[in-house]
Amino acid sequence: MTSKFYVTTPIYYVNDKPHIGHAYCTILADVAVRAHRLLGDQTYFLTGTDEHGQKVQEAAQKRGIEPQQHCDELHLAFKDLWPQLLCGTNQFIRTTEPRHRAVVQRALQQLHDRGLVVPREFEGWYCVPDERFWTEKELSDGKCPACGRQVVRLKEKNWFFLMSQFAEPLRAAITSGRIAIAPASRANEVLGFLDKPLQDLCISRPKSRLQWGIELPFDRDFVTYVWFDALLNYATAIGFLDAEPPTDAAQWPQPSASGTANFDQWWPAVTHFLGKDILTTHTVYWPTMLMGLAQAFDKPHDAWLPRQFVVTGWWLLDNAKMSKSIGNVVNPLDMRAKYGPEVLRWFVVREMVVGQDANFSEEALVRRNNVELANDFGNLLQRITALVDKYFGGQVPTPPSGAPTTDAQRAVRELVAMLLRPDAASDDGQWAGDRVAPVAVSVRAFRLHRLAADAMTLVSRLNVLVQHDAPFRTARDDLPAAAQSLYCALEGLRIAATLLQPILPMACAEVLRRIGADQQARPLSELSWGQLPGGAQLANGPPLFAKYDVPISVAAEVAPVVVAVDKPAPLRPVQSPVDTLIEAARVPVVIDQFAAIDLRIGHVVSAAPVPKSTKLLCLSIDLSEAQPRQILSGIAESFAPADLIGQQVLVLANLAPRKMMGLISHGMVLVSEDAQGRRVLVQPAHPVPNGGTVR
Ligand code: ME8
Repeated sequence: MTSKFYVTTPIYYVNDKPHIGHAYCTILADVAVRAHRLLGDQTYFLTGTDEHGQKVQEAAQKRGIEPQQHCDELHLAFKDLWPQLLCGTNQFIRTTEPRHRAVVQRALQQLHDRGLVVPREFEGWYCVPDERFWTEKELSDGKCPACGRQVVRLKEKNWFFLMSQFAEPLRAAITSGRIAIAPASRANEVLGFLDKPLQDLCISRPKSRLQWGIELPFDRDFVTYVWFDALLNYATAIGFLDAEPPTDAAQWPQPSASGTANFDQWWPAVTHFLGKDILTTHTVYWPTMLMGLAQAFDKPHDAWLPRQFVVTGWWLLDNAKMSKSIGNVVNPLDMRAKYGPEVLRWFVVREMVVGQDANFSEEALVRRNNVELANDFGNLLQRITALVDKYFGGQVPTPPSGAPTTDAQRAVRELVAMLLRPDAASDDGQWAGDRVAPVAVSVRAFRLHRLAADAMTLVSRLNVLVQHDAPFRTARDDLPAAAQSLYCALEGLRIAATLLQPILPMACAEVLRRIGADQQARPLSELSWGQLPGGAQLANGPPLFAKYDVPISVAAEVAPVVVAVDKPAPLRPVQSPVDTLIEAARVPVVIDQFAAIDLRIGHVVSAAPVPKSTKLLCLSIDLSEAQPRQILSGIAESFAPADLIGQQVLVLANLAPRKMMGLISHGMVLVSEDAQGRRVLVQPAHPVPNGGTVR
């Protein structure tokens, strides 16, 4: 069944240029849109800029120009970025557009006329950068609890939206699943927020303090609070309250239809993507505003409730949130210029478990590119096409009629069957789970990192297949066996490229072209084994992904994540290598993949803290090699260095060396966790010779 899938990103403030955090949110939403199209859904994708309020007024003042001119210039930094990152948005909305102003004023007037917006004398603590009032109790050490900055005492008349009336209906909508919030831990956070009495919302700012905003239609001394204005963009854009179409009417979902007709087509099938920093505004202010508006326009109070929210974590740099105000930002265009848009898309989707935080490191980005894109995926295509060229004249061998004949072929077929499981679509809505999952389940639950990981598991099984079936050898005296192996490899590659297309749209279209498949990936419901026609002509071409020298950064404390994994709630801030190893073990592997891992016993010769790191210890471990190994391990919170000296430990010995905090680490010490979450060494039951292997 075709469903509607209307996706929005936050509208970004035009107080500075975009960074990786903004890019991530829009890329992830784009991947979701493309993946939903793969499921056969109809999609519509909105982004835009938030152009009113104090921050923008101040940014313009700093530049000595009018706010409108500032917005006209700066919004382009966002608008021009998205196509460069291959984000196929359908509409770009700006909150300074007249059509949006009209909707905000229409909404306010109606709320006012129905007594849902009322004037009050109000005194409170005000945070200027966040444009928010706080009560005395909410302050943290006398400062803004959100940003930690100084607050000022203000007393003034303001207009209030009677938000408190809608606390219970909102709670009911969340607990019943009528509003879905992913991951579930964020829903719990919102419910926790609703446990405290919900205040009414101050939706005005006196012009004496802020001029840059939408004037209240019933009181010309005030402009609208920027969040009340901004949140409405999601509805304005598709015709709420009979909004005008965008200037370029072709961007409208149905260009010839009225605002109301467009809105009714797409609302409330909406999914809002947002960062965790704007959880309350989106999941409390916005639904209650829509309940108030529904009531004011004589609709059932839940008529316009949005359907779902996907709350993403933060990109950190040196373990601090990447943010315009702190200035520790990575420019997505720099990454694009160096590595191309798809490497950036791949890195951010693959590295970050949706909902959790992750560290951004150029080094990790290059490693993922070199290992996963260039080696595993790109080289696989080159190897297969070269073999088909050499032994089958560049034509897809005839599809075999019988069952798979080798373990490697069976492993590929089993995985494909699991990923495409036809009953997957009914199994949606779950957030937790960390095994290979049917693609439809991962997509509908927004586990898009899982989609990437599972498709890569398929790619690595295809590499094992080429290695093991060795068609380059069998072709010499058993051509049908080579044909069977290569058909399986090509067909597996077609399916992998189809699954990866939402993340790597250009590269995957090229893979499909080169192996003689339809370039437009088929919808998942039509995707099945054996569709690649025998005799189709393959095309050659240059490698899909270049390899780059790894820039050694000293910033990252945590080793690169090998497999992105889901963690059920509660969330942990950063995925550690230990979690990764434990979780990765649940992904089905073939025996050769296990054999590639060199596990050894060693004993700890010395252990010392790493300067400036709270997590790392620097260990010297005797693995019976010429020299003890230096290994950095993130276990400082669980062990005193002295407790480790002389202990035997289990080491992942063939982990590629990397630099952390300026020190080279060569290997990984394996640990588990006790019930209190403390790390525990994994050791042999009694002493064994150092350097001994583990099978
Ligand atoms: O909040 N990591 O705009 P904004 C991940 N205008 N995502 C990040 C991030 C980081 N370090 N920094 C920012 C606003 N983001 C309002 C929104 S919507 C009606 C109004 C992402 O430009 C994250 O999604 O400050 C954040 O919520 C969004 O950028 C908007 O940031």
